[in-house]
Amino acid sequence: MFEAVLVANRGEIALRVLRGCKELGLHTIAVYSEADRDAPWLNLADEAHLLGPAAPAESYLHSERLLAVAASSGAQAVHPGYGFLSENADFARAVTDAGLAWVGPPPDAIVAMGDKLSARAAAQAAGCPLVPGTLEPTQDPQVVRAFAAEHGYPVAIKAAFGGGGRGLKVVREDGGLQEALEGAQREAVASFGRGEVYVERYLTRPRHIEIQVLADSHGTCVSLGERDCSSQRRHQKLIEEAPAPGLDPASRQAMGDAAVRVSQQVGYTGAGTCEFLYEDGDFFFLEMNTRLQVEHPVTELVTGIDLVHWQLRIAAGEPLTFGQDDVTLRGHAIEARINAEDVGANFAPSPGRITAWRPPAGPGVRVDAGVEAGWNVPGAYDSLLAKLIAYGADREEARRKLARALDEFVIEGVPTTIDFHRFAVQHPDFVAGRVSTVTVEREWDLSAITPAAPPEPGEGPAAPSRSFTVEVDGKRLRVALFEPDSSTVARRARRAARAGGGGRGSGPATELLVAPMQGTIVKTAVNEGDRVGAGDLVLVLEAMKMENHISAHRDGVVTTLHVEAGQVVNSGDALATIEDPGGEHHDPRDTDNDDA
Ligand code: MV4
Repeated sequence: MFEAVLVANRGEIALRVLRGCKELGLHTIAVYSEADRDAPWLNLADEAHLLGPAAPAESYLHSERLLAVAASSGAQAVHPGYGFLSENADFARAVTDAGLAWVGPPPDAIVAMGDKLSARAAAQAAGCPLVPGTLEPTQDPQVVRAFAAEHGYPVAIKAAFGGGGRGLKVVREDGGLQEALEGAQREAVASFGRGEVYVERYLTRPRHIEIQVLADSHGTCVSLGERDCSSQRRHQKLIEEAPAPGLDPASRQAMGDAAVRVSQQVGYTGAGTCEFLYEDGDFFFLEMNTRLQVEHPVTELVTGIDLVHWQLRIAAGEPLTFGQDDVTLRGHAIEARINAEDVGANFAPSPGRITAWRPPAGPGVRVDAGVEAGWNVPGAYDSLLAKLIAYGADREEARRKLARALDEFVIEGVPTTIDFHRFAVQHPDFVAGRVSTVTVEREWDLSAITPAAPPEPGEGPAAPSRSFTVEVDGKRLRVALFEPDSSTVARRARRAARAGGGGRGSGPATELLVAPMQGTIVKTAVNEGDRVGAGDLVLVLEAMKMENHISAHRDGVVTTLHVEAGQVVNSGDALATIEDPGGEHHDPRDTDNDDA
């Protein structure tokens, strides 16, 4: 076994990997960006190195600097975590070329699973069920039309190099076919630089079930059972669990066998995950994730197998000490992703300072967190703060433990998805284990979730709430304060004053459109002098890897556009001044907009 490991990641996964290394007695080397200087997980590392000046979003992608830190610190292995460079075959090769152990699969296996068509070819060769579809890229509407004629609508047009729902178009009838084909190609070229697309039968209400595999470099590959990740919104997973509710043992076995065959087909080693769609008892291979996944803890809890330990041992050339027959599933685990997002504002990422942090504990509760009280969650990275995982003897026990733990969890300073999870775990669909990939988005009324605080018009999202304990007549009472804190009020007032706003109408407070979060302006959709209606797109703001469409808060004329594309803004900054053109008696219906 090597003795020193560089952890090339941040946040909760850096912490998770550091813990695993420490448990195996390994020396740990962390890296950090300037935005992560005071990050809590760095205290767990034996040493930590600044990645040097770079945009925060790029630091952890800087392979030369990572390799330089590895060389100077004496690291003998590199663990990439998830995201960033974890599925970058060139980086994996550079690590092995430098004589270091790569804690991941061989670069060729990453490449083989690197695009959907190549992954489909591997699955086909391994005799693994695929969604009916083509195996070659096409640009020809006739090919798509012929496929639809044979298999029926709807069909999916998918970018071979797509991901996260980008480059995926659903076609429901002949009419929209040409446009969808061109749209998928355009999106794929824009996002991934590769325009190859292909066609599949579209499943309308599938579940997302994935199989965890572990393969050593001596020819042993085992399945560690499945995870059901169907609870998602806009391709962001929200809840994952193991095992999948109601999955019969024969399907589990067949999916596990298929995943092992596909893995062996591409010479896989280490921890990997095969994604399947599951509908009406049938399962279809989608793709393989060639890294440790966010939701790996639910598998650890039901199998009793530490995935990070085994990743490290496998990377060091050690053989698995157990076989498929030794893998038994026991109990049930459910994970809730705790993100810094404002559920009431369409799950908008909301970075900021965490003023209070009291995670739950007790029997059957695991919290993997990359934050603590006082930590200022940077806006440059994704919004995952922590994972709350509950384990019980059966699904209902795990669900009740999760509900209890969610109630214990106190996070103040930033809005989080905890309110969503409290709603979800008691929803009859979730209680019954009846959740598909479309359930949360299309079947649940998310407006029933009590938002942290009602936003004031023109104020942006809800201000952070605070809570106090008071005693009234000898009885303890919890009091929640739904008020912008004084610093927020002062900041907004200062910005409003700085931005001017003019003396007409009801003053700057109602004329100013302010940034609801810290982020970067991707593009502006209006010009000064434009007339807009409430709800019209004004600009696109990227924060925590998500694009947020910022709309006009009122009808009026854009008299000042305070920002331009590329500019970084803070929460509360003035974006646009939208003035009432007709004074106080203006009727919003009285516009020259011909579709009014
Ligand atoms: C599908 C599908 C239905 N039929 N393919 C979305 C992202 C990509 N990785 C695969 N995706 C899907 N492919 C066929 N033929 C439905 C989805 C899908 C989905 C898949 C997994 C998890 C969440 C999803 C949400 C919407 C659509």
